[in-house]
Amino acid sequence: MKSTWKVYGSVLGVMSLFGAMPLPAGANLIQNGSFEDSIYSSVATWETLYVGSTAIAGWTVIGTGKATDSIDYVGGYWEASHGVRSVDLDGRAASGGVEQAFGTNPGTTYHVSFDIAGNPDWIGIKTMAVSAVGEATQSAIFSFDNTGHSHDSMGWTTVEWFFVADAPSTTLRFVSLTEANKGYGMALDNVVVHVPVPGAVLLGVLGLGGSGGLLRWRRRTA
Ligand SMILES: [Ca+2]
Repeated sequence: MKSTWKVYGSVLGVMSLFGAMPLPAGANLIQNGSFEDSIYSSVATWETLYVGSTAIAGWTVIGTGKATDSIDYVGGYWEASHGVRSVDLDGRAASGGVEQAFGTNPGTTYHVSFDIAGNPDWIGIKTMAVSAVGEATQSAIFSFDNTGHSHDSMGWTTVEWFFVADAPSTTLRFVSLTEANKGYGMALDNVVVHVPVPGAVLLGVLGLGGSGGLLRWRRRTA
């Protein structure tokens, strides 16, 4: 594990040199990436959405095989990162996820960014996988330690990931991997996907994966 942290340290070094480089503000290829639009005119606290739900515009709730898998669609219960709504990838005593398909050009690199935090009703490590599913599946795992955070101070952190499309349509998936205390998972908001400039692609190859001591990061490709 020691070597893993050495690699991580060098990644942070690269990020410190280039982390301030702005990415282009191209059109977001994701519909309703901030989860603001839904069938609900108001969400005073939260609504639990089960597998198959399309209550959040553009998104489908997914799970890991159980009919009870769910997410929580969070309104006023805690501060959002963008707008007033976000999701908890763990629903009612169960894990879940969300997915959305969008058109892609095979061979093109896509930049994915999103904001993560953790359900503050249980303090600990929240973990999830982000996947781009085309002909093959590319994925990465992100964790967030919400120690010290609360409903009014979620500690939202922007993280980034890149994938290379291999099909004319790609499904972007976010799935909870939080094992302890299911029901208190990773919070997600502000999902943006666009085609970056070549310099940003280089940063992705180097391993740009977010910043901050709260974030532990590793990448895998399946
Ligand atoms: Ca939002």
